[in-house]
Amino acid sequence: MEIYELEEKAKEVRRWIIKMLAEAGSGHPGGSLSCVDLITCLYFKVMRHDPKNPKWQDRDRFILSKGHGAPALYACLALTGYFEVERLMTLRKLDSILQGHPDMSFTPGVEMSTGSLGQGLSVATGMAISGKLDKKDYRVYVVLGDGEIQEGQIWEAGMAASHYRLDNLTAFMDYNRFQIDGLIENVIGIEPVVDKWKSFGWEVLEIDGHRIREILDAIDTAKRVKGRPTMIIAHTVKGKGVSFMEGENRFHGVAPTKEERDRALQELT
Ligand SMILES: Cc1ncc(C[n+]2csc(CCOP(=O)(O)OP(=O)(O)O)c2C)c(N)n1
Repeated sequence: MEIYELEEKAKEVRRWIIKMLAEAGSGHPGGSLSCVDLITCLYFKVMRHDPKNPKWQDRDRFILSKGHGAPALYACLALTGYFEVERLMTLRKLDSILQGHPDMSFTPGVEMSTGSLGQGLSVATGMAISGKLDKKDYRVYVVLGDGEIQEGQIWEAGMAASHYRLDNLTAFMDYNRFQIDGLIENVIGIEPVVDKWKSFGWEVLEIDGHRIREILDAIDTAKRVKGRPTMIIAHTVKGKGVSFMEGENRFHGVAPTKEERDRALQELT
């Protein structure tokens, strides 16, 4: 897929996020919209995967560690063919395969149940170690929230991943500068975050997390790094793509009303 096609696809994913959340009447628009471009690049361009065979042993793995961004993942899974697109509108309904946070026992293509923040990097590290032990060449990708990395377990995993020289592991930090209670810097600051990951033995790249070209280039660079994992610090905007949600942390965990949905969809068309 070309860059302009990925940009269009990301827009389509954003439209679905808005529609799903408005229909569900609850969920997390801000942090879903901020990581869309990263996940879209992975599913539509980068990853080796087969939606008709989700358990294929040689597939690349993806974990959305910030599980509350589930609508972005679900839209990518549906649009690549893991399940019918119509199912997206059942988000958060009883008996739906699409619960509020990703659940690997319900949803084809979901590699790991997430939502309890802080755990995804540990699981990704385990998968990457497993790949090395099995002499497989699959790669493991994980998206972390910037607030999420305040969890201590993230740093335990960070230490382990560099100790085991996991160059098959690429993490993204969705650096939208907000967490549930406001600006990261006012809650528990994470700066200097690049130096922190470097000191943990990671290769660190910094990009604009909404520019498809930069995302793809960073992933290519990460593939060439030998002997250590790569952290891609992706500068993003919470609520990206919808003017009245951008940088507006009120939309962390509040779904758009029907009227807001219509305005958002107009902007995204
Ligand atoms: C262990 C744990 N503690 C608290 C929560 C509640 N929670 C959900 S989203 C969120 C904020 C996370 O911030 P960040 O990782 O920056 O996500 P983003 O701003 O990108 O949505 C919190 C605290 C949770 N899901 N898991």
